[in-house]
Amino acid sequence: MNRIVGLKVITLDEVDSTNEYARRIAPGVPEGTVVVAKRQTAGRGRKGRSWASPEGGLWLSVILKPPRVDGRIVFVGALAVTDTLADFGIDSGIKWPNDVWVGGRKIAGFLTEGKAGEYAVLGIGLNVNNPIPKELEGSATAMVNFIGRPLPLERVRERLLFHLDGWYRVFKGRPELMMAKVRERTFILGRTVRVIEDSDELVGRALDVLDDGSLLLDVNGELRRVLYGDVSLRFF
Ligand code: BTX
Repeated sequence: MNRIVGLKVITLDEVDSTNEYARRIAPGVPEGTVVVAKRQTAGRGRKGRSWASPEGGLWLSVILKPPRVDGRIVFVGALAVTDTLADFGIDSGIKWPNDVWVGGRKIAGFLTEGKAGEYAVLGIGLNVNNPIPKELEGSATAMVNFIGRPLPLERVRERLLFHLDGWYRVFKGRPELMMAKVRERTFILGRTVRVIEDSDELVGRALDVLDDGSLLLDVNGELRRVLYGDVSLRFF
């Protein structure tokens, strides 16, 4: 089977943001092209938030050209990261909709952007050997903290691209299978959560992740579906 993700890899020492770079080149490169940088000077999270990207972490963006716009592409990243962590003996879970957590802390985040009908850019930030900024020490962690010694970044990247390739195929062919795995690895189910979108807030018990990627909440006995979009989720 021909590889899609990672057949072409562009490596940079420094860039503003691999997502920005990927968007600039997306129209002219084959699907699956990966942009990876040693450090980002303006790494981005969602909604203009910043993403700390010093040397030692894995900061990359994959250019995909799926047949239609589908926000569930973020789960390709989440599943590939959880598989990669498992390859190194680290047990992790998906914090719907946008993070992977280990031991109660965020280890990876995803930023999906794109141009409808043309391309999608799946940006992945995975803390590997990089230091965690002081202000995030209570909420973020890195692989090195669980292994006790620096990991070979190349090897982590190789595993991640391998799993991204696999999950991207599942996403395209059998998205419901991919969502079944997402449900299995989502650790928030059964917990009371607060979902925040702009000035709206909903507190309820997380019941399920549905096949369309949305979260099913029990809000005082009433079932509510929350679409992923730009929502943030906190534990109550
Ligand atoms: P997010 O908006 O869900 O999360 C951003 C928040 O995460 C920040 O406000 C901060 O609290 C916290 N944070 C910042 N840096 C880190 C870090 N290194 N580890 C853990 N927590 C952190 C998440 O957005 C999307 C992140 C995507 C990052 C990748 S890196 C490659 C690509 N290029 C790019 O500019 N962004 C993506």
